[in-house]
Amino acid sequence: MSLRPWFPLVSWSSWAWLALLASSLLRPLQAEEGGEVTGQVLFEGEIPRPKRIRMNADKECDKMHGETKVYFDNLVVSEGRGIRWVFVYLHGVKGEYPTPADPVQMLQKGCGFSPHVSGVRVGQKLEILNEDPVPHNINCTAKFNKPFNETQSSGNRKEQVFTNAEVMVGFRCDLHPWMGAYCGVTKHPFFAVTDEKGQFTIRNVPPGSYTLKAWHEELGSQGAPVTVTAGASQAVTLTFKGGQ
Ligand SMILES: [Cu+2]
Repeated sequence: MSLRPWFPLVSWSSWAWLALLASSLLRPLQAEEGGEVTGQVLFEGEIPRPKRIRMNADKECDKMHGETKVYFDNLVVSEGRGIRWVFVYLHGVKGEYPTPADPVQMLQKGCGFSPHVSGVRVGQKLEILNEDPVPHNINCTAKFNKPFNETQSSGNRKEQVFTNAEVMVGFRCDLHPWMGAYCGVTKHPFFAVTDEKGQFTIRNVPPGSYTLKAWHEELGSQGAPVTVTAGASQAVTLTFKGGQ
């Protein structure tokens, strides 16, 4: 009889305690559901010298850079042999992943495309913006998506949605032959572009076995098997041989 007034209190505090325990247990588990694939793409052979872009053909473009030298992005190798602008992605991913509402941006800036290599999801918007005071053109040389070739006046914003996976979709500007970019179109979010050290990280990957594929515009493509486990990071090093 004397315990009766305590029942509601005991009951409430038990629930609260259980809820607290459950939330503290669940949070780290959710964070560790997926694994990570990280690594580096390396260059074997004589490190190529950067090639300069001469913009004399368009005085307006040339003026934008003043005394600053501009170089091609088609083969950028660091002192530590890391290759920049490699598109890496997982092959063999099952399941559906929601398409991001935010667009991916590609700029035409300083008479170049920026970034040089990017990735977008099937069904996600790719926004191409001309931030230059000069006109450009977008010549999209897609093969598994609809190609297009349009003029892009200063300040113009072009929106494009790709309906099929394609690694890679190429872009050129016909007014400035040195301008080029590539965009990988994938059905899932498990892709990355290597940084200036050739490094990359693909996060929140569902556990499983995949092929990690790497694409470079001059060095070609290659793949390596990778097995992802929950909460763990899997390191992969890929090496491309330079032209002899
Ligand atoms: Cu241009």
